[in-house]
Amino acid sequence: MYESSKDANSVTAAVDLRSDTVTRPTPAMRRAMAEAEVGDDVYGEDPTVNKLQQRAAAIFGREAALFVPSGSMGNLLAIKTWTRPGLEVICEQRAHVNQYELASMSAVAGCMPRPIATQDGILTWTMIESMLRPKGYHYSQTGLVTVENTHNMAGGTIYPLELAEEICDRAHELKLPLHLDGARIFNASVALGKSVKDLTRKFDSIMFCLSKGLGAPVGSMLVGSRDFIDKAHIYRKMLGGGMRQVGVLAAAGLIALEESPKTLHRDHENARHLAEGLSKIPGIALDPKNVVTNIVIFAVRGTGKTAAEISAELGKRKILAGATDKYSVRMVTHCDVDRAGIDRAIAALEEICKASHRTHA
Ligand code: TLP
Repeated sequence: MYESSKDANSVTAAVDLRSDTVTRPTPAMRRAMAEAEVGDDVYGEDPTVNKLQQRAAAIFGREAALFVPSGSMGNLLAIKTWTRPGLEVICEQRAHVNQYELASMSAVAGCMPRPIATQDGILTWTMIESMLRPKGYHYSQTGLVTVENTHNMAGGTIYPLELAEEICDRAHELKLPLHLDGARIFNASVALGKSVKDLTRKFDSIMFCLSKGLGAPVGSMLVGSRDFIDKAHIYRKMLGGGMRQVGVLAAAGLIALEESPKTLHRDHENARHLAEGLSKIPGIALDPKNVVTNIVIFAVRGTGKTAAEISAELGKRKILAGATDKYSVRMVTHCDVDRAGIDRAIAALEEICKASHRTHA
């Protein structure tokens, strides 16, 4: 495997833009992990986990929170807790719960996704309302609405607050619960200049990840009412997610929660810089104005190569990126990539595209 650019601090190290999940724990996190006070969390006796859960609940202004091994498990626990088998879950078509959780909402929770395709990943109440099932014996009924903010595969797009709140208000009038996949809600918070508490106050449950932009090595949090968290806790154990002396991970999570939001703006600036650089390359299509957080997705059809071919070429130059479909490449900025790394990525793609134009000329 490649070294990360920060580790080696040399031009030959890889710039890993595949995801913000690839970050390594900071020295402060490693120290905290080594020194963490621990206990058996299945008995509720790990003081560091308890502290992390209390802090997360306080930051979101909720009664309780639960430390979970992954964002995927957090989403699944929420779906399982809010629904019963046979119900439908309304979500955006490219949402993580729909495309990247291995159909767990069906395989484990017994629910059907009811996906809505959008351009920018942002649902409106009008779209959701048209997907609600009429009451009766012919249709499975709607059990839950899920929203993803920021929206990963739409390029880190953000819900306007009024729009998200309208969805919550109208769904609540129909007694429908709302779950927020807020894997990157801190990115939305920094971009909008609003607290995560204000952005999420009308959702019934929230999942956010410590292990993405916030830079912790492992873990996500589920946040909500005491009653919701108590139920989700049972499902976490049922799915084998009861962890023992896991304070060693929670210790890194606490630092991620307290410290990392302060520096996320740099990732956003780097993403915008990357988008601006890429948009000037002939054959690459994207509008830098749409890049508002840390995710840059661009079309490569005009280069005459597929996204997989472009990613392979980038890999040879030690720039790591991922194809999201045949002609789209995703690059995600994070705390282990600096401005010099971003400039290397732009230069590498320029070189690849120039060579490709020569071949196709
Ligand atoms: N996203 C990963 C991949 O799985 C696609 C990534 O590299 O972006 N919700 C959202 C919006 C996510 O982007 C992800 C992970 C998750 C949930 C799941 O988190 P984990 O990977 O911790 O299960």
